[in-house]
Amino acid sequence: MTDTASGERTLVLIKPDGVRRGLCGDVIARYERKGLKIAAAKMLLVSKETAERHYDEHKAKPFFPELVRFLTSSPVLALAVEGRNAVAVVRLLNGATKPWEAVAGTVRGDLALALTPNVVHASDSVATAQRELPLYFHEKDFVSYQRVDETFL
Ligand code: FUP
Repeated sequence: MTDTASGERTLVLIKPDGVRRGLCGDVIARYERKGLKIAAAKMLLVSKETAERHYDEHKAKPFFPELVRFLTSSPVLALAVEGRNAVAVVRLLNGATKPWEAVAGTVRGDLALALTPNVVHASDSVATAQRELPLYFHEKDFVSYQRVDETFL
């Protein structure tokens, strides 16, 4: 399920560079301040098989092996982020894929310089979120709760 009572649900990965640079709190705070809700969180080492399935659309591209090597190089923090228009809102907060094109105020605009280690991944559509969330979470991992400010969000 990616369309919940709280709106959409999307997958975020704080990638190995984000974890090793100690940026998890900074990134999560941006989603929380916006009004989004963390519905699941898991620190894990991504397997080669999961990384290859995750980036399946890029498997013919020359950068695919490096992408898989990087994603599996050290732990990531996987998040299920929920809220109204969560898919588009998280992409907006993360900024453009290429950090040098990402505007200031976004995760990549503020915190990244390079393309492969660009701090975060987020699903690019509701359909993609439906495909990606089960790569990292079981249905029982998702929790349901109300933010105290939900009436304003
Ligand atoms: P995004 O939707 O933001 O994840 O971006 P893409 O699907 O276009 O790319 C997936 C990941 O591949 C990005 F995080 C950056 C990485 N990438 C490279 O490492 N090298 C390239 O030449 C292109 C993309």
